[in-house]
Amino acid sequence: MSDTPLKNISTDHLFLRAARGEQVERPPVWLMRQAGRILPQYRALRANFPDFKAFVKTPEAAAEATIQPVDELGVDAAIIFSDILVVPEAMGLDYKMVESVGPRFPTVITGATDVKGLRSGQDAAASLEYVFNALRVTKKALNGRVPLIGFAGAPWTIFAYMLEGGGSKTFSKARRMLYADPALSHQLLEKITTTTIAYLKGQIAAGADLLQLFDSWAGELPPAHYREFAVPYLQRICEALPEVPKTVFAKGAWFALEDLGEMSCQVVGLDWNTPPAFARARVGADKVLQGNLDPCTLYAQPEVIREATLEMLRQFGPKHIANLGHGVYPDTPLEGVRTFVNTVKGL
Ligand code: 1CP
Repeated sequence: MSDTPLKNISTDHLFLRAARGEQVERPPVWLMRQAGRILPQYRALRANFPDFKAFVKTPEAAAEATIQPVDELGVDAAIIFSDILVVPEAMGLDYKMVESVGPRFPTVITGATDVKGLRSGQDAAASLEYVFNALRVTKKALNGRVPLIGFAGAPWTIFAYMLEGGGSKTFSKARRMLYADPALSHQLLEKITTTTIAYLKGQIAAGADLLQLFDSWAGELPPAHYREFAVPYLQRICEALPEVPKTVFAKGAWFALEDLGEMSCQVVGLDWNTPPAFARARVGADKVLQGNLDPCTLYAQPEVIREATLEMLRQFGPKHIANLGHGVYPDTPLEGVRTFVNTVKGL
């Protein structure tokens, strides 16, 4: 048996046709962070592991968490269950996922010696074999039902975690570094970029049908810094991976939409602050837009969710992949999520 028939099923799938900008019968729909705490079956599975990292590093469990939202919600794509922080870890910065708090890095980058000490490129990506295994197991279990999305954090967002040691209100340590030592900042971004390219190539080889880059903290940078410290690295990553369609989700980067319009990606993800027409006018006619319902809409009554979703679909028009404007919040009622998905699917 060869892999070819399986691959063909996915290539023709609604989600991939839409991502390539082809005319489709309806917009496909999935949710950022769909594999996770909104599902009771995820919480049950998670309870078998001492911590998040042990879970992520068990390919069979990661595959199960990846497929749960496809079974439960009927979304048009699966996203591999992992985290963007596996990349800094592979480069040598260990993190802990603190329950109900989030990720914490006990050691952070403070200067040139720290940057020099980091692994990068293939050398670093080689330790991410567990993600590749999870992709392989998932791909096999999906058996062509829906495409499988691989992902990584964008270099600036990974840089931010490596400097801050976790989430931050101001990102002032990371932003300060860009002013205080631009050369060292570029060195670190370079190392993150080569690692991310090697990592994403591995994801493609393991079966990822589309790749999404999460630039969650894009909106923290002034436009000139985003252009200098984020855009060129995103572009390098996109150019290095011609095999599959790519989505760049740069949260809060409304000011960079023209740059994103020129990037070698097919899909541009939008947060809920960005009106679809505003984005379309800036990225141009070719790009597919993904997004962007306010995740809090899903706490509303079903009629309100339905109306807001239909209005979003009207505002986007063609070349659209329906999603939220950021990840779904863990305490979102499942019925709200279901109403959103079913409305897009015309059910
Ligand atoms: O034990 C748990 O359940 C921990 C919660 C959790 C989960 C389910 C974390 C901690 N990460 C994840 C999975 C995850 N992370 C996925 C899985 C696939 C899916 O989307 O369903 C993905 C794509 C991510 C990506 C991710 N991790 C991003 C980018 C997207 C975004 O939300 O902006 C970011 C910023 C992270 C870091 C992270 N991991 C976890 C938390 C709580 C955070 C945010 C921390 C912060 O506030 O900075």
